[in-house]
Amino acid sequence: KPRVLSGITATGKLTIGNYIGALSVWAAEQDRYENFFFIADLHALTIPENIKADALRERIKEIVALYLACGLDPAKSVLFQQSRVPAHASLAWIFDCVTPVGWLERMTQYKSKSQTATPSAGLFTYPALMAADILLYQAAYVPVGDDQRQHIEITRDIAQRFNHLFGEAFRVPEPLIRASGARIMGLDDPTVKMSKSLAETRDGHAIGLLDPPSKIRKAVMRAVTDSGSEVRGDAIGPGVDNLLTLFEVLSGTDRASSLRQFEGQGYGTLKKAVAEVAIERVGAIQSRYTEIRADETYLEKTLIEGAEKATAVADRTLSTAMRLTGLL
Ligand code: AQP
Repeated sequence: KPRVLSGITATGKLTIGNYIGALSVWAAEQDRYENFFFIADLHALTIPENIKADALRERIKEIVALYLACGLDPAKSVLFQQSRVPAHASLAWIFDCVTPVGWLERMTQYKSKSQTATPSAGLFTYPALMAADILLYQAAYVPVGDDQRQHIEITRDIAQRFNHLFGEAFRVPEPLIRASGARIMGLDDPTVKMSKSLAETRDGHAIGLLDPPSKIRKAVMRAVTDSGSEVRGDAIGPGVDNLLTLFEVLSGTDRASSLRQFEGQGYGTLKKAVAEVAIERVGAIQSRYTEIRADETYLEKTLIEGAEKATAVADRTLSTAMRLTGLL
C-alpha cells in the first residue's frame, strides 16, 4: 500500500476546517494506505509568546483523543507525537542547511504570521521541519487542506535539492487535496481561512470540534453572508458559498442538489440547516471523545506505541541522510 503522512499543529482547539480538510479524509481513506499521522507539537513552539506549558500538554492529549474519536484506528494508522521522535529535529537541521533563505522568504505563511509577533527563527525555518516530518517517512502522499499546497511544494523542492547534492535519500511526495471543502472559511469573515489560532481570540470565527451545540448554533446563525437575503444560484458570494460547502460536505451532497434545496430560501434557512448537520456530526465525535478521555492510560499507551513504530521508520531514513552527508 502507498504510504501517507500528515499532521495537525498543536496551536489551538481543532476546528471543523481541520476535520473536513484533513481528519475526515485520513479516516475515510485509512484502508487504502499505510498511514502515519502525528501531532505537530514542535511546530507549536514557533510563536513562543503563545505557549503555556500546561495548555500545550493538555492540547496534545486533546488532539490525540480527537484523532481516535474521528475514527483513526491505531491498528491501521501509526499515531504519534512529533517531539517523541527525535529524528524530526535532527533531519530538520540538515534541511535548514540545504534550504536557500530565498525559498523560506517566499512562504506566505511566514509573511502573514511574522507581521504580528516578534518573529522567531523557528517560524522562519518551519518549512524545513515540515519537510523533515514528511520525508522521514518516504510518504507517497500528504493528505492536507488547500492552505498547505505551498508547504508541500517546498518539501518537494527540499527533497530534490538534497537528492541532487548528496544522493538519492528521499521520495518526492504528492499532496492529496479533496476537491470540495479543502478550504473552509471563517464564519465571521469568509475571506480568511477558518483557523484554530484565530478561533482562540475571535468568538464566532469557527466551529470547534469540542464546542457545545449552543455555541455552534450561535456562530453559524451569526455567520457573515452576502448583501442579499436569499440563496440565488447565479449570485453566490463567499459567505454563502462557505455555508453551502459546509452543508454539502457534512451531509454528503453536491452543489446541484444543495441549490435545489435552498434556491430562493432565506439565509436563515440555510444557516439552520448548516447548524443542525454540524451539531450532529460534532456531537457524534464528542461522545466518542468523552469515552476516550476517560481512559488516560490508553491514550498514553497509544502515544508510546506510536512513537516506537514511527521511530523505527524515521531512524532508517535519518541514517541514510547522515551517511550521504558524511555525518555517519
Ligand atoms: N479552514 C480549513 N479548511 C480545510 N482544511 C484546513 N486545515 C486547516 N484549516 C483548514 C487543514 O488541517 C490540517 C492541519 O492544519 P494546521 O495544524 O496546519 O493548521 P491550521 O488549522 O491551519 O491552524 P492555523 O490556526 O491556521 O495555523 P497554525 O496552527 O499554524 O497557527 C492541514 O492539513 C490543513 O490544511
